[in-house]
Amino acid sequence: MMSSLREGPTTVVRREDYAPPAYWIDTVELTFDLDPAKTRVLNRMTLRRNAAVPAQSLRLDGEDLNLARVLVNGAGCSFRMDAGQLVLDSLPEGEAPFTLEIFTTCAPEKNSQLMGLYVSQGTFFTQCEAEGFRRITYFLDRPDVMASYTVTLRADKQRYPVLLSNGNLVESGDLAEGRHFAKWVDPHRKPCYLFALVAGQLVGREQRIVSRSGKDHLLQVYVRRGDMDKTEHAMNSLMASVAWDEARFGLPLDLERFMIVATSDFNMGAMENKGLNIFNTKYVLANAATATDTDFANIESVVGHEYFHNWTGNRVTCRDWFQLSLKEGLTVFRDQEFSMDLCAEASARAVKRIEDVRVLRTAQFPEDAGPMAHPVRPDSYVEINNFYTVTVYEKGAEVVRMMQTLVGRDGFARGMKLYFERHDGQAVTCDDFAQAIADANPDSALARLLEPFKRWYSQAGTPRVRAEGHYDAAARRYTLSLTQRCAPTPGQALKQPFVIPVALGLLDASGRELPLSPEQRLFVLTDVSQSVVFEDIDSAPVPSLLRGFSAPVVLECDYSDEQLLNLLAHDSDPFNRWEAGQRLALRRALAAIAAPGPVDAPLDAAFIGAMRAVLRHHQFDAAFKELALTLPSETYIAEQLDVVDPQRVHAVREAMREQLADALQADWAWAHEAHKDNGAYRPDPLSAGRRALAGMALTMLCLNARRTGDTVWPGKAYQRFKDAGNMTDRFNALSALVVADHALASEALARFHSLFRDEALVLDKWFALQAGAPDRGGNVLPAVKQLMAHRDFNLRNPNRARSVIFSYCNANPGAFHRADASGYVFWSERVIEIDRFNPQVAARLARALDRWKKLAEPYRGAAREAIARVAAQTDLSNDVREVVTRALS
Ligand code: 0A1
Ligand code: ZN
Repeated sequence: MMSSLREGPTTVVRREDYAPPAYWIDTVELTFDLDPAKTRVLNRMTLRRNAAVPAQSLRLDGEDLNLARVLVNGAGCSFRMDAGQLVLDSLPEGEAPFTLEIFTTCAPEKNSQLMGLYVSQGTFFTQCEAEGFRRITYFLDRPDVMASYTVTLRADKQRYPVLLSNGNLVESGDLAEGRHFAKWVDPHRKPCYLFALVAGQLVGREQRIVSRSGKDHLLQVYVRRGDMDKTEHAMNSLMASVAWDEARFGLPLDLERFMIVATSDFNMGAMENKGLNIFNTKYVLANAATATDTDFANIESVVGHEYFHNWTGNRVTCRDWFQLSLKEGLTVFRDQEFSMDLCAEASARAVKRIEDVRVLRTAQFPEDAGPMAHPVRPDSYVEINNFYTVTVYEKGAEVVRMMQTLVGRDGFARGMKLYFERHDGQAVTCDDFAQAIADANPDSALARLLEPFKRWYSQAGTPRVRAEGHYDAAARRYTLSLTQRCAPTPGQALKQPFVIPVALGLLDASGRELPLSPEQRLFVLTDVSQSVVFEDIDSAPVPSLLRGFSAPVVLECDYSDEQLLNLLAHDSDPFNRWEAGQRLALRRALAAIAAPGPVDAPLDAAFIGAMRAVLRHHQFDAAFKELALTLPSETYIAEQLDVVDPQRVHAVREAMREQLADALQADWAWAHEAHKDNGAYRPDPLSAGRRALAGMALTMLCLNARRTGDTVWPGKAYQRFKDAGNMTDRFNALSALVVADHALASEALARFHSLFRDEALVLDKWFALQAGAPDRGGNVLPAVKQLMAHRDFNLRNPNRARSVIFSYCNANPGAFHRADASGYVFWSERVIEIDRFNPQVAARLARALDRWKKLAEPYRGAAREAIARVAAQTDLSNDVREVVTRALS
């Protein structure tokens, strides 16, 4: 079934080897006779030679296909197979178009890797990005070949009443033997990775809208019948997305019909197929009873993300897969801005920014420091699926954000306009994008610094910026010196300096903001070392640096505790207020980790007092408080250490949490009572923030009850769990009991399961909560194994596999890193097991031990052994092979 992936030597694809295609494909007519066991595909293309390159054979990609017939201009022709490709050596000469017809069959029901055409719960779906189209038919499966598609779907009418593909429905009707057909024409040329079809029993929520320009559009969200009551939020998010892209960037919906379809079997989050987005159910289905505030927010941003791809990705696409960040970095930036613009309050915008930075730091910074480190625009890959990474996505978005910072918001909008004027309908590069933004802003710092700025695309690694301030009282002058460096990454020993926009402000000792000019508020660091001088400063200021996290760097600055407390209390930049709190906490965590002997009360009165002040603050909103009171994650703390003892990190963070729970008991009780009731459920950021803080308080109160033996708060938590009017409150209460390992937890878990036994996405939460629970005496791994034996567990469903295995291996370091190595053994067995049927998911899991070299013994040796055990398998997929080979190198 998977043989094609595992045959022959693994080849490395290199960016510098890019060559334009030898042929263009202008039109594609696809006819599908859909059958789960054997689907017939007739692919009728018109092609022509690309006159710009020397004449050569046509080599078409294909994978796991049965080839029945090949016709050129209607007649049989000779062909051969070479390394999985279909090769035609003797095609008509000259540049005249010719037709090529290819008949193949495939077996969608056997497609367990969920790439190409597959069946999920009796419905057909496709996933073609990056290289899945070749599993449907032979093709030039590369994004720079763009064609016009006409698609006819034929299938049994009863089993597959809904037949969808890209574009407009132009014809439909009945056929003999209970079958029917639908014919779709996509008015836009597209690369084959944007092809999609769906066929099955689905129902659609519909909404007609009129765009700003007065055009009518039909929006549809298709789901299984029982899920109709969970589609309103996705539809609202889609309408908001359409309106936002028009308002902010002048980009209209270019289709009469725009469809979203949900499937419960999906490797990733969602896919932006032209006019027919296919989504993981997790990012579509929500109502108050089944989805949390986080789910609602994620749906809004993923619906936005896929919709925004319609321009940034589909109208202008990537020349080759090395340019992936051209569409992904830009589209993540756009979805982040969308979510921020939907926030009614400025404070909610800041909260969103903090959340995005937290993802970057806990996932991307480690990637950039580990064996899989790669530039935003990679130079080589074995398996492109391994490069759908936080670097390409989130760091790529930061690179776009820095461009906006350097040219201003209006300048950036001008740049986008020029980008589309120049490149609409084309397949282009990251350089083309940066050039357009710079050219539209010729007087900007970006235009002046474009070449060095583009090192963000070519150099991997997280730069570290060291800041040192010096105050000269006699001269009333403050000098800030900034120095940058970047550690070597695989294949890149030496780095050139980055262009780093440092947004900044100065506070006086009482926390008042000193007046600075707009130029002074943005310093652009371009050299290894530079200084900036501020005149007429009355007393030694506290610098607030990298405001809003203006560049994806690590900022080192020897702040005193007093300065950090000042920033935490007074900085006008909410990001840096939060950051100051994190620095204070981190400092204490690192000291406790380094201290000899057992962990003992890492927190001092000053820190606890500051946290109390944040919690009780009259102006900070609840969401900000929740973020500020959340300690840096174990992963983030570990990243600051050269040698990591994960158990020590875990013990220290838990001790800090328990201390906060204890010392602020009365404050948590107040916070819970003051924030718990929000009236009717609305998933807006403000009320979500109140629920988040109330939930956090409840967890702290239950944690503290564990120590004191108090039964009141766990009792209240259980009551709340039972009575909650929405999933956020219910799940937070359940989680509080599980985290505190209270006796009521098992009862609550059982009740939760029976309440939601038919709600797959809720069961995922149930599994994830248990696999991610704090380890108490090594109880989590046995629990995980039991969960895998549960009748509702299904390893082949990616969401379910992630909810148990990833929640344990990736998100529960204290339970995963065990001195007896059993966590690692479990990990290696699952990687090998999953790789046999879904290499993409297996390769993601394989990344869990990326940072093994940092581990202290005995973890380090055991982790190495586990990775080597995976690598020793002879029949690994390219996906997993690439990950483990790099990990061991
Ligand atoms: N382009 C999609 C991500 C995506 C990539 C590969 C997939 O294959 C399983 C699916 C989705 C996005 O950025 O949303
Ligand atoms: Zn995307």
